[in-house]
Amino acid sequence: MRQIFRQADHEEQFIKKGFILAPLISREEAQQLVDKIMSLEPGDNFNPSGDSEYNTATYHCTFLDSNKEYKREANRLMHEAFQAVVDKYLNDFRIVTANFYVKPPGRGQFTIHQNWHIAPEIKDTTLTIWCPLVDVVPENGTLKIVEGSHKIIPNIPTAKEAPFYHDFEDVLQEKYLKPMTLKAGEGIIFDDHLIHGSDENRSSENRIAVQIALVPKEIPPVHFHLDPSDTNRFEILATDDDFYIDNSIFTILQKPSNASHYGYMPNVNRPLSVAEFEERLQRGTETRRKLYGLEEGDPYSDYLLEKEELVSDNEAVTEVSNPNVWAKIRNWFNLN
Ligand SMILES: O=C(O)CCC(=O)C(=O)O
Repeated sequence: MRQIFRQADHEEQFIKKGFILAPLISREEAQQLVDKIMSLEPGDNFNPSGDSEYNTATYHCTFLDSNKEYKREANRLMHEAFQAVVDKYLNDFRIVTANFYVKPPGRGQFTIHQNWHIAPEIKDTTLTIWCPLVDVVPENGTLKIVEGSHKIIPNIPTAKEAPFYHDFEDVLQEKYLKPMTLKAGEGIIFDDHLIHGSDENRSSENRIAVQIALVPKEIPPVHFHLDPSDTNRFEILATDDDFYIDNSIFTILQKPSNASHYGYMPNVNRPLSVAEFEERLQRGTETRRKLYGLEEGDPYSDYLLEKEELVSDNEAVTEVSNPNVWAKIRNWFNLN
């Protein structure tokens, strides 16, 4: 397995739970970063209306802002503040993009999601550093995560399809999503496939956090674009350092013109029942150990058998409905 963290105990915890908690920057550094970024002038003034054509979120997010100069400068400041953190905890990862999240009082609910997978193969690990710059508790809308929910199936998260947990989000909310109570500067480093979200800020102060997306240094970052002419496949687009600055969410969802074609990957996303989810969650560590080559066996063989059943029920997905489906898909995912 390619080592992700510098420390072995972090690596072990990450495979099991999908995240580690660590002191990332000091409270003073957190406040300095807030002051610097708050002196910039984003298009939404850190307080989006939530009903503009450009941005329907009720929290400020750098990527969603209309002012590219602001996006560039905010990214520079976050790189500057977090590069040492990346090098301290992670084994040869690099920052792809960074976002500043501001939740004004009474707003900012963040639906349950997985972050986009931004590396070409499912076994590649891409990460998020999430670091609050103020103390966070459930009341001000801290991050909530489902421990161990990463890579239990080979899905590619996309904004264009309902997620695999769509039918049981209420169960995730009630039973599985756990809020992270953290001091300013303490952070969480998590697998982009980890299910997470956050509630609105019910305090009277802004809730402010930084999010940083990372890939292993040797891997070119990509974007998975669900092909509108054939939703059974994703087009893999190579991205560059300006991808999330030059593009808006809308140009990315439509297909950004400045990303070059890399290839295709079959879309094996499908909904899970709550029973399947719970069963897979339980044996998640075993699945991931197989995925990373730490144990013998095919991590997703049964997922794909289920997919095969689904395929035979669904005429539209003809491309993968043959007896060798698993071998074929294993090839696509490069699991051999
Ligand atoms: O800041 C939040 O509440 C959500 C952040 C998030 O979803 C992320 O960092 O991926």
